[in-house]
Amino acid sequence: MATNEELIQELSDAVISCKRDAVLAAVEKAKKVMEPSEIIDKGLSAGMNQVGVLFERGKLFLPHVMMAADAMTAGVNFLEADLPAGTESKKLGVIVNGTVEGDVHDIGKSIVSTMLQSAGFEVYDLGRDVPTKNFVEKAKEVNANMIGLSALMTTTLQGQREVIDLLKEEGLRNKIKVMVGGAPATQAWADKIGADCYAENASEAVAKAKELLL
Ligand code: B12
Repeated sequence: MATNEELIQELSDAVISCKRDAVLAAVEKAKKVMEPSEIIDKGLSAGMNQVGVLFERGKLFLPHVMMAADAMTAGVNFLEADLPAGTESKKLGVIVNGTVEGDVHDIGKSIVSTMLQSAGFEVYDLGRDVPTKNFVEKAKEVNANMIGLSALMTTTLQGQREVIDLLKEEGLRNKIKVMVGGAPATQAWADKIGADCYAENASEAVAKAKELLL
């Protein structure tokens, strides 16, 4: 019987190898003994981050990154059925979530949406490369309590500030909380642009959303 450390390693290696079947087999094994959030955060995401490091060092090329991303997404989708379904009766709040304009990275953002939903929030995921005004329009339409903003590139981080500025312009800033995330975002950045909170990963996003909205 493999230890949790070995299972985590297997999950991470499977993503790095880009093999969808290996990812699904590793998830199947891991879910017998581990929580879905642990499988995603400690196993699959760790593998994807490692792919990022290898890519940055020029050891891997973009097609490899895309295949690893596909394998990781397959693993997360496979786990979705195991996450508790957020039911109407325990609706904790309404959150509009998306990746800011100009940025197509959506794996982490989608994990955050899935985990928020399974924790009991009503989530409207707007997808990726979302124009600034769409976040605010959707938030008005669904009477959102919070907007989640993902940005994976230093060049698109400004999009998070733009959404906050538009909320201020429309007089909505006091009514709608803003949570920011994505690899280049930090607590210091969140403070600088006046976001209500920053979360490093999906589990932390759930904890912080609960802190702010309950
Ligand atoms: C996978 C990937 C891609 C895939 C994206 C597939 C997809 N559907 O998302 C593809 C191949 C398409 C891609 C394209 C590009 N990429 Co890319 N990509 C990555 C990579 C390797 C991993 C990102 C990832 O999915 N990580 C795994 C997930 C699980 O982690 P995560 O996204 O960080 O999410 C977690 C947290 O950040 C947090 N979180 C995320 N969102 C949110 C939101 C909220 C509200 C909260 C609270 C928390 C939160 O929780 C998540 C779960 O724990 C990163 C490297 C890296 N180190 O990040 C580069 C990286 C982000 N890419 C980069 C670049 C430059 C590009 C390209 C321009 C192409 C290129 N020349 O390399 C294009 C971008 C085009 C565009 N306009 O957006 C750079 C960005 C550099 C910069 N300026 O900062 C990076 C850093 C790589 C590098 N060093 O060069 N990329």
